[in-house]
Amino acid sequence: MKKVLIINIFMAIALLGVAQKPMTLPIISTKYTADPAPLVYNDTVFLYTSHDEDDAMGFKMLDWLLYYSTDMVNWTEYGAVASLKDFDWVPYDNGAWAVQCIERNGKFYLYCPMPGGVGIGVLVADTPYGPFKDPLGKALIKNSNHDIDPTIMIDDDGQAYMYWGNPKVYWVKLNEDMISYSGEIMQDATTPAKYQEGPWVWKHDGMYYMAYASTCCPEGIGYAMSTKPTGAWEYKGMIVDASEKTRGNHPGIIEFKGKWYCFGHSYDLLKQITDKFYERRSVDMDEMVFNADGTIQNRAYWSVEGPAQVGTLNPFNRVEAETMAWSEGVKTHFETEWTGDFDWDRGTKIDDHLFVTSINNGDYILVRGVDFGSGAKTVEANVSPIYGGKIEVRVDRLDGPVIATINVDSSREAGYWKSFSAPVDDVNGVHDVYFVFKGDKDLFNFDWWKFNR
Ligand code: FUB
Repeated sequence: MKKVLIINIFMAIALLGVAQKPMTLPIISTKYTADPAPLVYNDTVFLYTSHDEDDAMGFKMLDWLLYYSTDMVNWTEYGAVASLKDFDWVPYDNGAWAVQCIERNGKFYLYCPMPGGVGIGVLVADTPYGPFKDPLGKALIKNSNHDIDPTIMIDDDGQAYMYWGNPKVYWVKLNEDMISYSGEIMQDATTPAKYQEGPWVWKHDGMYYMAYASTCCPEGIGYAMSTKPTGAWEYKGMIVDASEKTRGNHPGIIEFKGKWYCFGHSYDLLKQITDKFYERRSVDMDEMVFNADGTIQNRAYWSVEGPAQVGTLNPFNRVEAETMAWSEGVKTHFETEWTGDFDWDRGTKIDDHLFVTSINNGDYILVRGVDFGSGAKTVEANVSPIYGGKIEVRVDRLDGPVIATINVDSSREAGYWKSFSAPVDDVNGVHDVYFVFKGDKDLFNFDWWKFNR
């Protein structure tokens, strides 16, 4: 009797724990990410972020990450696109602060601030994925000890402006080559009220907007408007209120397929595991709505469910396992060591690749809005077995109906990748899909999945 009571108490605590966990509050759940810098290119949102290391106590930021999405709820990790090692002249390896990437004439410019007076460098690539190279071999901006948080706006007449700084806004006109500037660096009278850092400038309906981390600390996301790209800026209010849930903040704002989105960051992921403070942040995002007079609607905080999905996800194409709306327990890993990873099905060596790892019993990946159309016959998962286990494919809820169970044998050899498949029960239309991992521990690594008709 006593044993049953204890078990029930444990079950109640466990259920309470599940209920209290945010479903999809931060948009990236496998790493700590900060300083979101979204770029819309070719119907895809490329999201560049800073990267707080898992063991960071203060700022421990070595590289910049890239994620991408076409539906605003499922994000695919691409991996690190650049790091401080890409700059010969930077004297340290910890200081990869808030970047922004801008496309101009088919080239991609990644503006990278290095704190402590080292300056703002620029890397250039032919694709949004890189490889990014340093064309200057020195800082583009080396003006003061406050050269952080660059943001770039290209006006309708083709003139590009760069804004940056804490606690004042500096700005300068960039030349068309985007790697040099003309004229003086300006500072006076351009800092809007309640500005702290992290400016993000854009144009909408003939007006110029500057969003920024507003007041410190905690910081929310405030904004100001101007009739000119050079100010004066009039403070208009908060897009996201300052809140106990955050401390710093950093906006990134885009229009994608007719809707506007505001990105920022919080400590929500960290707070799931500890109430201690470390610089381990997570990118959040939600829809942003303009009022008829051009001002922006306020939101107290990010919504738990995030914005509505734009379209659906096609499960009949190969989908990278690191595509997810949310996950628990798992991590991602980019294989650069020479492990001799081998594709068992094709009989070939595998190039460096990113995959989901640290998969243990009960961990799961959520992929939202998957369109099965009139149905699927089989599902395959490409994995590298360790101790082996099962993937339960569930729909709609974490404890929703199981539509397939993929059995993965254990393996004595590390680094052998193989597809395991299973029949799929009756399913059609659009569903959220949960890949729920079952077994003991260290089940397998997971590279991609695909349904077949
Ligand atoms: O991420 C490092 C610094 O913290 C950024 O440059 C600031 O915007 C703040 O987010």
